[in-house]
Amino acid sequence: MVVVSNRDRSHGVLEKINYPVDIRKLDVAELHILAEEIRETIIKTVSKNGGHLASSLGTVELTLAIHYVFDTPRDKLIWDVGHQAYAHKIITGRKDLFHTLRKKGGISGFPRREESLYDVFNTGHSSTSISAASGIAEAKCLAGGDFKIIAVIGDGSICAGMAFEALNWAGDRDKNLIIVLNDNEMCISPNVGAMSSYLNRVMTGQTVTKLKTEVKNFLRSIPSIGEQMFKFTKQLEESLKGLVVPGLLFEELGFTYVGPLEGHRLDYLIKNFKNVKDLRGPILVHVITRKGKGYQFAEDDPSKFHGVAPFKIESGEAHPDNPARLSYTKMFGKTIVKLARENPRIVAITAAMSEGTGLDEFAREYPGRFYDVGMAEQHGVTFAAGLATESLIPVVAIYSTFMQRAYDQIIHDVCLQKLPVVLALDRGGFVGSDGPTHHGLFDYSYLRSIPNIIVMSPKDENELQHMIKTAVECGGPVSIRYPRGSGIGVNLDDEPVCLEIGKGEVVVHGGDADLAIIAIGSTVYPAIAAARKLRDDGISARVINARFVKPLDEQLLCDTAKNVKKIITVEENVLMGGFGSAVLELFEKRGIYDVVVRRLGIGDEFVEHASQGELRKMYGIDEEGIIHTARSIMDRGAATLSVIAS
Ligand SMILES: Cc1ncc(C[n+]2csc(CCOP(=O)(O)OP(=O)(O)O)c2C)c(N)n1
Repeated sequence: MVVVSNRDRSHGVLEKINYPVDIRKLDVAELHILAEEIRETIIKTVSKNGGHLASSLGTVELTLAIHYVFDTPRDKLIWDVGHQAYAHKIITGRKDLFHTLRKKGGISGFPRREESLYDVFNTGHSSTSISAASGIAEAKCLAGGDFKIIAVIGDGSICAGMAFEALNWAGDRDKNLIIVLNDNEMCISPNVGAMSSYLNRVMTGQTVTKLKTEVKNFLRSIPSIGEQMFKFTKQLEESLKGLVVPGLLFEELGFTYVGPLEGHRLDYLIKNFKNVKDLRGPILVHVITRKGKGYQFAEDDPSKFHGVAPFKIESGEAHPDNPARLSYTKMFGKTIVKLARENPRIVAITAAMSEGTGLDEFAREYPGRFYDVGMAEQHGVTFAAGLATESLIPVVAIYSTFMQRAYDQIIHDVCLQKLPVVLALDRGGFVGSDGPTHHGLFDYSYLRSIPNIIVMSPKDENELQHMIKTAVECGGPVSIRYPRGSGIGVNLDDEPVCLEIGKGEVVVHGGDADLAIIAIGSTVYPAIAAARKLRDDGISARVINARFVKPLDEQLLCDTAKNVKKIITVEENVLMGGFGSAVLELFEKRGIYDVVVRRLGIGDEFVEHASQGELRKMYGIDEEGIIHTARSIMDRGAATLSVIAS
């Protein structure tokens, strides 16, 4: 067990390590010390910066063994999701930068090709590693090189459709490809589904297999009758194969199965990887690890320590962050439970993220109406569509970024059939330190272009509860997106009520206004604050909370444009095809050409990691940014139709 004290303790192995070539000089005892030092480094850094702790602690020995045996970076190592790759970062040239993990300008929490030669493929979303590794293996084959390609994938991630598609492909291609299945029996919560049960049987079957080998050896050792008996048991074994032979499923798919291996014994891992290195064709190495290994609090509660905010090492407790304010996630969770009490048709679906989406309370209260489909967003959405055809009201809670996976399902299975599926998109907008793979910056654009769907976003946690009520009662496809983190801290109405679909609200009238700020979701309060400051400068601004990206409140927006000729739209979304685009399209449709429109949002680029506050500032959608734009638009004087995008 790693004990991390506040003072730096060093056994001196890690300080000599910069690259994998350095670890290849160590013996197993030194490697074990190194593993402990790496764990201390990870725990210390994550306790300050937040991050994916439990998964990374579980893969320390696995990481060392792979880099020890294989010739990285010549041999290619691909991490699935990449949240478990902190040890990999530390021993591939980033030890001295590790304290900057997930900070603005610092190293990313996921593998990044831009960061290191050792990061072969950028990751963040799950279940891509086998496909990527297969592509690399084919390319290497075309080029005629002899390399080892290793993909490390978790037991949660291997259950997603993409991973199955890739296994189906790779098992048949006969390319040299090593898939390391890192099995800790956990996704974020305990893993679900038939594959997970199968892996469990494989693990428990290991004892049976050992026993079987011993019996066979014993029989063979009996002179004359032994060989006969051995043949008989061989036949018996064939018929029992599915029950006791580990990894038969993978063997049937065309992989050589190796395992299950104990994932924290370096001597054992190294020996087995050395053997595997000489094998050819597709191989699956099944490694059993413990999530959170080495930090008791994380071992005891790996779900809580999967992804953590800064915490105190001694107690494992998080540092309090705005404790008085309810998070959007909590508000969603509470409201959906409340509504489900009154309406038995409401059911809830998560894709392996019941805590993250706030559905854990629903799961406890209504286990029979709650479905964790595993890391399978596509299946989750079409499954919801199926439920909806039978008069249920499915609420699918998936982070905005992961909902991207289910785009065709939303179009084809939900919207085309006008089914009443509620898409609850948590983590809309900037998510902060998880960076470009996790920001939810596309959903307004990707959803509003689909016919039949209502797209809304609340200005605060109170409006969120009303939107959830509106969504479950609207009778058609609908999405609500809300941000990561704490709400505004507003008073909460006792009961959620339905909002009028497509109606915005004027939140600051601004009298005979000089300009209008049309905001949506997380940008409404900064717009209100900006209007107050602008008033002190003698600029009067009207602020509209649009509430709906689709359908827009056409009357309100057109009247505003006619009266107030200068318009700023603000959104925490990409500008292309987003909310501001919708407003422009409306003006064009209604022939309103004599306005100056300035759209604030995210331009045509991927956004790096930094805190949410830093990013809102950088992209000019916070109070200060809106003030700056308002002043500049006032300086321009009146103009006829002129659209200035950020
Ligand atoms: C497409 C997608 N959905 C959801 C997530 C969020 N997520 C990150 S890691 C994780 C669990 C991964 O489980 P597993 O592969 O078993 O790895 P472990 O953390 O247990 O090591 C989830 C659900 C994601 N990264 N990508």
